Amino acid sequence: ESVQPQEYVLIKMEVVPPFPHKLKVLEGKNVYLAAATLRPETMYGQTNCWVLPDGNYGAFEVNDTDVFILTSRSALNLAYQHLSRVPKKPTCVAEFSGNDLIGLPLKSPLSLNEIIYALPMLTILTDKGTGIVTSVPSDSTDDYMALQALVTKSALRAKYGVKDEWVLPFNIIPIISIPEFGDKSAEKVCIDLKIKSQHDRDKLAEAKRMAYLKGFTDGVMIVGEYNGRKVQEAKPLIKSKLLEEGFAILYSE
Ligand code: A2H
Repeated sequence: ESVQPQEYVLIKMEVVPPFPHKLKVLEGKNVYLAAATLRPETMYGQTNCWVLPDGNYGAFEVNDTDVFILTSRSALNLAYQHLSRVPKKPTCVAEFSGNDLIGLPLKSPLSLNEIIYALPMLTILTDKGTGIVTSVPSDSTDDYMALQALVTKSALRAKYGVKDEWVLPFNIIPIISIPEFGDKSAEKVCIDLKIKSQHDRDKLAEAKRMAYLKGFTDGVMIVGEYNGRKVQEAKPLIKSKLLEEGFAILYSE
């Protein structure tokens, strides 16, 4: 981990009732998968959420009405950031594996897709963020490669119990245009670098760096309230709005 604290925006991805059997104990609560992101301005392009199938997650009470599903490590950090019903003490009301969460229908802020689904990603780190990641395949090379794998491999979908309708209707949504990379920058960079799989970690690290830098410095929004504005200008505005409207919170680690 870095020496500098990293500040993430936690996006509240609301689990749409009725809850499946495994989540019945949470009925009556507002339940969110809380995804850590550094790119709040990309939330328009969400196509799904990622969870680690073998990961351990808990449902933690943020206050009397709201519950966040995330790793216990991040729940402890949140409890020290005034985001626990009991200050400095996470209260876990249910435990889940990532597998239990796959297929949950979610409503996520700004998403142009009204409902998106939780899907498996094998490269999620449990010692970073919340262990929940929102997927924006237009602008994240990791998300693009992981989604491509599920789209193209029916055996992979079958292995994790992923229904076709949770994946196949969700095309990449162009949301940001970058002069050098077009409006599906993640796809372009992955093709240019000839990245073959989501496990090609070295190339993906390079791809991530390229796309991330260019997106921020040269990107222009092509959707949403700040359509036509530079990403650099839109990002803090979109971030503030998400926070003010209660769709997101700040989280540091
Ligand atoms: B980003 P950094 Cl569009 N394991 O959000 C793996 N990846 C994780 C994670 C975890 N536990 N927690 C968060 N992340 C992802 C959007 C996005 C992101 C875009 C483009 C680039 C990008 C949509 N996914 O990240 O190691 C989250 O994905 C590239 C840096 O703390 C989060 O932001 O720098 C980012 O990695 C945090 O990574």
